[in-house]
Amino acid sequence: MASTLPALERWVNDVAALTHPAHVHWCDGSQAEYDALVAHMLADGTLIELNQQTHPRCYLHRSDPRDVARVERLTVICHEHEEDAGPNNHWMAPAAAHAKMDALFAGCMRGRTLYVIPYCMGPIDSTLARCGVEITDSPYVVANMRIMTRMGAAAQARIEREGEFVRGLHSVGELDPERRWIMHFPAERLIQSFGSGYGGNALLGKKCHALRIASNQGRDEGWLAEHMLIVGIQNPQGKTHYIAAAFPSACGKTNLAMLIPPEGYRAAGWKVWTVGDDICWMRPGADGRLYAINPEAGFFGVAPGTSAATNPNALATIAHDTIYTNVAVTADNQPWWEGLPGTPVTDWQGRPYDPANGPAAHPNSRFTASARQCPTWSDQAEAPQGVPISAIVFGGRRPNLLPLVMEARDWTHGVLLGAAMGSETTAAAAGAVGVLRRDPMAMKPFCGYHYGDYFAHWLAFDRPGAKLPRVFHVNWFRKGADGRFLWPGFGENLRVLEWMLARVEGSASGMDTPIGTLPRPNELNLAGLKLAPGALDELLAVDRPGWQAELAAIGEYLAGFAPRLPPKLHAEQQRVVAALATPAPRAATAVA
Ligand code: GTP
Ligand code: SPV
Ligand code: MN
Repeated sequence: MASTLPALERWVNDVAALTHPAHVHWCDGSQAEYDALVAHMLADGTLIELNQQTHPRCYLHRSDPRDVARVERLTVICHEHEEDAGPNNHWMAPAAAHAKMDALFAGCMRGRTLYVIPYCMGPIDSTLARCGVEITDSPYVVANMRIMTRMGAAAQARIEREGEFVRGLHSVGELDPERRWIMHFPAERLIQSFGSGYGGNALLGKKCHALRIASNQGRDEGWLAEHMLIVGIQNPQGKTHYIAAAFPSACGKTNLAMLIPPEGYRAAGWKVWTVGDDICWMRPGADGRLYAINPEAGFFGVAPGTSAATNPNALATIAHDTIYTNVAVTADNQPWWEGLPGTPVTDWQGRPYDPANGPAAHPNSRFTASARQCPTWSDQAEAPQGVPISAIVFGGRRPNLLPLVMEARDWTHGVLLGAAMGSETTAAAAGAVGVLRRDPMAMKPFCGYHYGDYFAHWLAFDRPGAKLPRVFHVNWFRKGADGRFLWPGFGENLRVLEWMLARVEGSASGMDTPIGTLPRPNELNLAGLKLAPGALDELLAVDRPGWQAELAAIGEYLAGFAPRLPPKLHAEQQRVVAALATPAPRAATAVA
């Protein structure tokens, strides 16, 4: 099968002429094709069979040990003008980037098969969905793309009907960390990635297309491409509100998207429905509300920390038909990582496990599984019109200052809360872990254009007729003096979501403070929860001097986006500065 679309046919031929593959395979996305790929990868050692009794059709892939995470240093946005990429991105002129990439791709697929992967990001019949074609020489990438996207014949038919698609060219090359680039050409709707086979560097539908290119498409077409989970919260009366939440990589999106209500909530009839765990595309509907789809069809989730105590839904999802990458293995050949019971015998590199070598599973080890395997997969997750969003949540790993939850006073303040986000870095990207950095809207590694323009795009959604979601900021990662988390997190986070929905429905008054609206202490349902003495006070305190310093740091950070920083956002930061300088009225008892 080739294509009836001349532009697609021509591009594949051009790439083949450049890369010299031994074979060209057009993927149809069928089960038979997947099974054949798996058989081929088992034969050549790319995949290792796991215990088929406990984990039917589950396989392990060990990546090159130098290729275990996204590489932000080598991820580049090639706008014609450097200013359009912004200080938030690495930039290279398109012509120079093309020359560099053409040289790397020349002859790089000799002896290999070139796979053509037509895919659709979003429900195949959704007007919010967008299509792409990835060309790769990695069968591991093909297998992952089949799980993560709507891949194959149906996507190709849509592409041929529409005549438009994002092009993604990928080769693992020699996996040399010094010859590795992830280049984006937004004007050409083109991605070129060389030298890595891992996750966001190689599964081009995910961060490269659905965030970096799509953020440009969304800006042009009036929608938002965000690093957000989407979750439906059904209350005991049967009403479901949808929440979209942006947390940086490895900061809890998958876990919040699949949360299991605490016992008392379950008994009362609360239910949680998973719509997406990583990416959200949103656009205003005819009624003025924002409607969201999950462009993905699967989860590429963090393995470590996933357990029966933290995320039983994820465990159920990945019990079968799952590809594991860089996890450890037990004596009876089951996948293992830190946080699971039992003991590993083989580490993620295939060595006998020795604690002296570090964790058994790589901290960024992951599972790839179809979303349909998730017990809480929403019956609205594939709805072509998307789901209406009632609340947007921002959050990150902040060991201090940031309260458990606060609400923005309006949309502009909400955009400031998002733009001011900070978080400790994690193993999801190469580099130091645990370093606090600003990560506006959790999009620092993924916004495909100047952050100043991006903030302006966000602000522009506030227009006549808009019925925008309320905006919140949460922090599950606040630590006490002993270095332990003050808040138990995971399923207990529903207590905080319940307060947000009470705010949405107008049934909680909250308490105004200079930094936003916080819950009154009696507005959080803490029944059945054992918190350390004083923990709640600390979680909901507003440390005025601390916030004055924080606002100054935020102001300095945002000034780095001048001259493109929207004046409205600067004014909003100044408004909060002024509010913090005003003595607290007597009633606002939580303000120190
Ligand atoms: P990406 O896939 O990288 O975008 O990450 P993610 O945001 O989906 O993160 P994920 O839900 O996989 O969580 C990452 C790590 O944070 C895991 O080890 C979780 O166990 C841990 N985590 C998630 N939620 C919480 C929480 O509420 N509290 C605490 N303390 N840890 C959490
Ligand atoms: C992230 O790093 O935010 C991920 C994993 O979700 S990756 O696909 O590698 O981007
Ligand atoms: Mn992510």
